[in-house]
This record gives sequence, structure tokens and C-alpha cells, in this order.
Amino acid sequence: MNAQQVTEEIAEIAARAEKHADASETLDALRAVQGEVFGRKSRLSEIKKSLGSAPGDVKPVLGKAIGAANKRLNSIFAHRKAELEEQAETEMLEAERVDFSLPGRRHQRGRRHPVTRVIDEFCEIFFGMGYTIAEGPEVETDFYNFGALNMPKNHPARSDYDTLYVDHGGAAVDHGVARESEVLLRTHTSPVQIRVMESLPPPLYILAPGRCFRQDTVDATHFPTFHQIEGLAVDRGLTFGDLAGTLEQFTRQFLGASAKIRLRPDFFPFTEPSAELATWWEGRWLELGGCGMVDPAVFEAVGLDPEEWQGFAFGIGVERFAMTRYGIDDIRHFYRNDLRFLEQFL
Ligand code: FA5
Repeated sequence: MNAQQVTEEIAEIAARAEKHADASETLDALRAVQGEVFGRKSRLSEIKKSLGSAPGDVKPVLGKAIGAANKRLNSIFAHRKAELEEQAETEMLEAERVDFSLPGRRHQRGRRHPVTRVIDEFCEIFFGMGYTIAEGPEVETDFYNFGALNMPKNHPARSDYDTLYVDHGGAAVDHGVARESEVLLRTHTSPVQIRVMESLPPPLYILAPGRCFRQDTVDATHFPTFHQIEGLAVDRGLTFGDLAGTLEQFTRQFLGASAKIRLRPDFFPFTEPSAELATWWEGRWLELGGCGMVDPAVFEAVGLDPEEWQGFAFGIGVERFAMTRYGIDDIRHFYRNDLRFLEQFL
């Protein structure tokens, strides 16, 4: 082994490594160069390994050369590493710079759906008359939707409601004949009357807004999902006059002082007498819902004495009411999710 030659080679390796280190543009590239120079299979490692078997006079010379090269290379790599780290940090700060002078991005503000808005305003007026809100489930049982409302099985009035039944596996069988499920989507908000009277003692003044479902064919005034607002008052000595006065007061507040209501005899199994509520709007009468005095059979179903308590109830179609209020000609507009329609309601 020629000490002179190897010393020169070590100096060359160091000079080449310095060039490559300086040319490295990233920390990864620098690490790769470092690996090549100091790696186990590198020429420098080979020389280091051969040091053990080198002749006695060559050993100190080579040892010194290797030590010097190591020192030089370590300082070169450390220096370049510091430079690249600083550069990376500067780039990151630049990329993440926040420009405080940029105008902010505005949040798009939503607004209440006209149906929600009518319900809110409706409730507001009745709060003023001392009413509170009650709620019931949208998936009901036959008992609450029909039975307790004086519509036993096979009652002809049931056919007025195109009911959607819920199939949850166990088909009911009556005298060998399969019949509809006991579970259904409520066809009106009237079952809430029963739930309230079962759980709270009178006097009661409650309002129950909510979604109802019927298998109705879609047209300008029918939709399979729609909303009703139920009202129920139970107290001593209530009369039909109280019902008429309440509805008139409400309509005036909602539609204006000149608004007129019309109550015409109607039939609902759960009220007696019953009436159809209509309002005068742009030259014609519009039917809004039904109402009447709570039928004694309903009081009996919930364990209230009909001699002691009287009551009135009403159920109003929210979409139809909103159509009257805003001059909307087709119920389908409410559910098309067309912003051009919805944005007209502040
Ligand atoms: C009832 O549902 C009774 N529960 C109302 C009632 C309550 C009477 C309390 C007496 C005492 P009716 O089936 O007429 O009644 O429905 C009431 C209103 O709901 C209708 O006038 C209408 O405004 C609305 N309505 C009914 N079906 C639909 C439908 N498919 N789409 C939109 N609105 C509907």
C-alpha cells in the first residue's frame, strides 16, 4: 500500500463530497450524499478497514489523513445541513404567510323555509293566548292515530285517510285474514291530542305542529308529506263560541284585520259538532283545516269525565295556509329545493 497515493485519494474523496454537498438542493439529497461517502460500502470505509492490516510506517500517516478527512467532511455536511434547514423554514413561512389585508370570505346566510316560518309565526300568536307546544311521534300506532280518536277498526272515516303502514316484519292476522300493520305514519297531528290528555291533567291549551303522511297523489294542493298544526283546549265550560273566537282572532293576526273566516258543518269522528275552517283570500274561500268540540267518546278514551270537561280542537294544513299567505299557486314549490323560490322568503 502506497501511503502517498491513498492520502491523495482521501483528499479527492473529500473534495468530491464537498462539491456534491454544496450542490444538494434538499435535505434528502444531502443525506444521500452523506450515505454515499460514509456508507459501509464506500471507498472511505474500505480504506478505514484496510488500516488494521497496513504496515506499521503507513498506519500513522493514513490514520492522520482519515481523521482530517472525517473532520472536514463532518463540518461540510453540518454547514450545508444548517443552510438547507434555514432555507426550508423560510420557504414554509413564505408559503403560510397570512395576508391580513385580504377581504374576508362571507358566510352564506341561510333562511327559514316558508313552512317553518309559518309554523313559527303561528305558534307565536298562540303563545300570546297562553298555549304551549306539544310533540308526538311521526310513526304512530293504530290506537293513537285512529282508535282513541273514535275511529275503531272498520270505521268508514278511516278511508278518508290514505294511510301509509309500516311493515316491520310481523304481519297481523285477524281471523285468518291478514290485515294492515298496527304501526303507521301518522296521517294527521290529532294523535298528539290523545298523548297530551293521557299525560297531563286539564286545563290544557296546547299546540302541536308536525309532519304528516298520506298516500295522496301529488297535485297543486296535495303532497304525500305535509304539515299540520293541531290545537287543543280542554277546560271547564268551553263552548263552540270559544273555538270560533280563537280561530277568528288568530286569522286576523296572521292575515290582517280584514281577514274573514268561515266555519261550515263538517264531520270528524273525534269532534262533535265539527266544522271545516276556510278563509277568504283573493276573492275565494280557501279550506285550511278542520275543527270542532272534543267528542265525549275521546274524553272517555283518555279517562276524562265529559260532564266535567269540555274542549275544542283544530287541525290546520300548514302548506295550504302558507300558499294563501304568500300567494303560492302550487304546493310542489315548497319541496323542489329551488333557491330562487326559497330566497323570496326572508
Ligand atoms: C284532519 O286531518 C283532522 N285531523 C283535522 C282536525 C283536527 C279536525 C282537530 C277536527 C279537530 P283533514 O283530513 O281535512 O283533517 O286535513 C286537514 C288539513 O290538512 C287539510 O285541510 C289540508 O289543509 C291539509 N292536508 C291534508 N292532506 C294534505 C295533503 N296531502 N297535502 C297537503 N295538505 C294536506
